[in-house]
Amino acid sequence: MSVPVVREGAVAVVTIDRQEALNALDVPTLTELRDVLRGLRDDPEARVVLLTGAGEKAFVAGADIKYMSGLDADGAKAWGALGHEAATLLETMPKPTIAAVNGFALGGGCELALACDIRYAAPRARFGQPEINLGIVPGWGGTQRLARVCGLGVAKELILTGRNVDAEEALRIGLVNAIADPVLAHALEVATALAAKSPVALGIAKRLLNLSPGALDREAEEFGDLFDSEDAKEGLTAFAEKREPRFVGR
Ligand code: DAK
Repeated sequence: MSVPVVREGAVAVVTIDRQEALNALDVPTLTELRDVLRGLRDDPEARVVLLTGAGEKAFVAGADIKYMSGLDADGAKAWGALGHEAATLLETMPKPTIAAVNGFALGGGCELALACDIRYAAPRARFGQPEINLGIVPGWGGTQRLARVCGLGVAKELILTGRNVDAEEALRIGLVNAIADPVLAHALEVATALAAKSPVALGIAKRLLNLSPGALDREAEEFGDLFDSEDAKEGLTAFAEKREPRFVGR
């Protein structure tokens, strides 16, 4: 297994493990990751998904450059589609996804982290979209998501220069939410706290946050509909009754 999943209560910890290549994604590893994410999307027992890389050095050092060197245009399109599917699953599954970036997150690795809802970095983590140095461009959503997360100016500078940033700079430009040591323990603590919240409200909050700016009508509509759920009634009532809410997922 290159992508083992360990359950910590309602948190699913997904580890990309191909350490001989700094967890770079080849076809079998990326396919397995996509399949794991599909399964977790549909698994109500998994309330939060935490993504990390095996070993001390890397989160994911990118798409496998040796594999990509043999691709023609059709092969590259299929490769792009597979990575897009994995990233879109992280971005859109109706539960929080957290990246615990324990080392290099370059190219496709940075793109997977960007597709997660929250990113935490180890002090040694490094981020970048170095594709330009290989004569290619980010192909798994980096041109869009880096701009959405950090702003267009930052995204243009990083993608056009291909330079890497350390954890401190990543924090300063908003690429990560925090630096933590040990990063996995911190991410797990936040994930566990999220797993206790209403899955209904988390799913809708995430969907609304993912809407393009200006979609305020959708926000108003979904905010109203949410009030039909048992969880909203329970959460609001529990506050008034000064007790912890008991969310049931409906
Ligand atoms: N691919 C394949 N192997 C990799 C790799 C990668 N991305 N990154 C590292 N490795 C392998 C190395 O080749 C080495 O293998 P051996 O030589 O021992 O067999 C092993 O991992 C250890 O790496 P190093 O010896 O280089 O370790 P160092 O500590 O010296 O350096 C490093 C670490 C992360 C600075 C260095 O490995 C490095 O620069 N790696 C490449 C980083 C990179 O450029 N990543 C971005 C890849 S491009 C698209 C779809 C997708 C994409 C683009 C377009 N379309 C459909 C259009 C995605 C592109 C990318 O992700």
